[in-house]
Amino acid sequence: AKFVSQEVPRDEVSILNSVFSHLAYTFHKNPSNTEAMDAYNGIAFTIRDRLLKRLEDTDSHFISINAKRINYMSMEFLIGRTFDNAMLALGLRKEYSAVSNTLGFNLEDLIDEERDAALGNGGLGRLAACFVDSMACCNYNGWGYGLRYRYGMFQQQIINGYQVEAPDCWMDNPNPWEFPRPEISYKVKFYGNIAKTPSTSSGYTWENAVEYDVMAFDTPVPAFGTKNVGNIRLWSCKTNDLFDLNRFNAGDYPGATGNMVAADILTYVLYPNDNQNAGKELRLKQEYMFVSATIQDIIHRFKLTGKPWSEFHELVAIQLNDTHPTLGIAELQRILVDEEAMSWDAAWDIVTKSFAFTNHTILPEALEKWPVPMMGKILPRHLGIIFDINLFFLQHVEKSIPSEREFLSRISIIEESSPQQVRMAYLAIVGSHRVNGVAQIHSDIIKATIFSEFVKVFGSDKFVNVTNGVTTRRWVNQCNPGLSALITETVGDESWVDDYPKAHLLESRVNDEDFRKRWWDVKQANKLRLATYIKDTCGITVNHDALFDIQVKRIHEYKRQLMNILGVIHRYNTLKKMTPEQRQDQVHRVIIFAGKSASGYYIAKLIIKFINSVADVVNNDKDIGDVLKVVFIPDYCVSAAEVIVPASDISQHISTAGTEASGTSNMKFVMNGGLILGTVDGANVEIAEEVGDDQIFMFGVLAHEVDEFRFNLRYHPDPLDANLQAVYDTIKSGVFGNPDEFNPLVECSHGPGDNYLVSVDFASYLMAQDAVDALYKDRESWITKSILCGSRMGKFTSDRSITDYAENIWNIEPSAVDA
Ligand code: DL6
Repeated sequence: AKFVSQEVPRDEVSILNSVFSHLAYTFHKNPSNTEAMDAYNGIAFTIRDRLLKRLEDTDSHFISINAKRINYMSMEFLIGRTFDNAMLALGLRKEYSAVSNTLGFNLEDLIDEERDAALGNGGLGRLAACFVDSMACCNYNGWGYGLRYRYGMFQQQIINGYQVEAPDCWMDNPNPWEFPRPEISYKVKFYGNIAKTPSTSSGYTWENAVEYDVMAFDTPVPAFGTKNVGNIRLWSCKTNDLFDLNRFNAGDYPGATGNMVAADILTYVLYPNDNQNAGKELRLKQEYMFVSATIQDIIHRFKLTGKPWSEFHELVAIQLNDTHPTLGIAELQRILVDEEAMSWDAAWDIVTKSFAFTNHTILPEALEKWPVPMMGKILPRHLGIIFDINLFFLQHVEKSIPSEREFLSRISIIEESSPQQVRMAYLAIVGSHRVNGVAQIHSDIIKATIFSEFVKVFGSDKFVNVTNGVTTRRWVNQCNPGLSALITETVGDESWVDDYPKAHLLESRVNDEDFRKRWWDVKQANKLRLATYIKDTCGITVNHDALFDIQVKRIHEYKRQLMNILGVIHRYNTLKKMTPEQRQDQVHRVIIFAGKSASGYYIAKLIIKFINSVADVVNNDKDIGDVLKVVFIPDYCVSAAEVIVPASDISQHISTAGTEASGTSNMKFVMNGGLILGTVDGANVEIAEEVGDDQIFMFGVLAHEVDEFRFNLRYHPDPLDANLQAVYDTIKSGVFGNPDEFNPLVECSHGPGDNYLVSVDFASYLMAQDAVDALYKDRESWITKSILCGSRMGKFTSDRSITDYAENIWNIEPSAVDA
């Protein structure tokens, strides 16, 4: 008999029956003892059935046409929740809502039962999640590859104003969205030594290594508007056969389980570093385990096609999401020369035609380097291969552009420091056929600065731009049903969800009174929803009629949450000097922060404490009342963002010019009808181009002026801005608590310590904030801007980004399952 995969029924009765069946046979529950978590699980498992069927069909389809596949390698996937997203993608939300009512539950409550899959730090990980969504929705044959961390991003608690990290035990409940694949496992080795063995083709053998079995877990990626389904394959170690029964029987319990633990901890944690290099042995092992299993899997699937190696790059594209998976270059080269008996040059040709590399930061502290001794100990064969790659590369450079030793040492993959370091970004550039930045300004900056020498060697064409984007499925359709209804009504159907440029039709309604009122009402409803969330999570009552001013992102000096809170103190000082009548006349504001700091980042953690200390004073000042409220929402995550983003009137993207590679929350906020206050940085620049310069509030020095201020002018400052001085005086008065505690923040925001130019931009920042207040008082003009901006964001979908990658880097065509 031949197995024929059947379409799973979609009507309400069949769905209800399959929910009952899962409740009874998967979870051993009946209607009388079904709690909310059970109902969530029962329903989620029926969605899983439907996704699985589509995943199976998608895979068979692409195999049958020998489609090229994109392998998106990322150490981070910040997925968030899947339940709601999957129901919308399957077009079954209404049916599931009815089914949950029949079970006695409100669907919205069941949605809240799901834990976020927070396998990422911030923008880079969320981008990867948006990209797998878009690859699936746009019918590309693309998979994400990553690690299955037992503890996701840490849980952030705020205790006495301080960030305290707790483990995020997201796997405590059954996870309906993943499928263990024990039959898909690969051996991954560490340590050992390299023996010269003339009998082997490359002449080298990697001996005496410690070996682990690494196993796949698949997470289907629901796709809207197509029957294709994507996949994220995550790896973790198999540990059972590492148990030492003899030691256990001898009473040596730690010894008996030592190897199991050593394998297991490889995927315990996601390193909580954003724009900062992790630099630990465990992290290096994580990276290698990830790339080794992934490259072996890619090769395995390639071999199933029966095609010759010379066609590898025609069937396989490998995208490196930042440098973290760069060891994949050395791993593919190793397998080809050591195990597939290929010549060095033939192997290198395959490698460089398959890999491409995305850079996401120019911050020096984030550029990954590994000490040569550490790599030599853990990955001896790879270190040898990297040295050879470097040797051939430098020989090529010497031949093609006669160079001084200085130039060669600047461009070398091996940094001649003590100890020597492997520069992973350089390895990624040398081993890839394309290198891209993530917004036009960022791509231009990397060519002119950190990678300028490589432009001389490889020519400019190797370096391209792909501006980031976000999925409108999650960041408009799912998180903002009110706005989605308005767009659907305007467009005439839901086609805008996967064709977002159609949202430009909103512009035609900008003068329609009824439409304008509904647009405003949607925003007010979203603000009310956020106000309720704030009350629940922080215990603070905020008035949803006030202007909501939001800055949510990782806490980092370059993102300048510090400038924002110093601006809040200025506002507070100004209000305090006013009469009660004057105060009531001001625009009422709720200033909202959220974001996590890396656990070891002292200044960022102090900024969190400072924001909370200021909030305490402002929120309890009777003179101020609800003219000004300050809120720090704890534990920022994807599902919190889904409540926060649709509720902004204004959001802040105020990094020092040239430091934020792109930013993606700026895109989400504007799509949801929020205006932005920002510097001329990252994707702000392209957003301004699309929506019109005069539509957003921009301020601050330009990227090309930064170095002059940073290295020259700040040592000879003009008298400090009087407003900033007054803010410092307020801090020093002790009103926010012990001023000594916050002195490091004063020191790093002016004078020689002001690396991120807070004092330089402060005056223009306050002026921009005044312009925001003035416009908010003129409600009609505000609504006009909000509609115009929201309607002009078609460029910033991840569908467009993925199409750019497909056309300019991957050379791959889409294909729909049922086409
Ligand atoms: O490209 C995604 C995202 C950008 O939007 C942010 O501007 C950028 O800061 C972030 N970069 C990183 C780099 N981290 N590391 N390593 O997260 O990428």
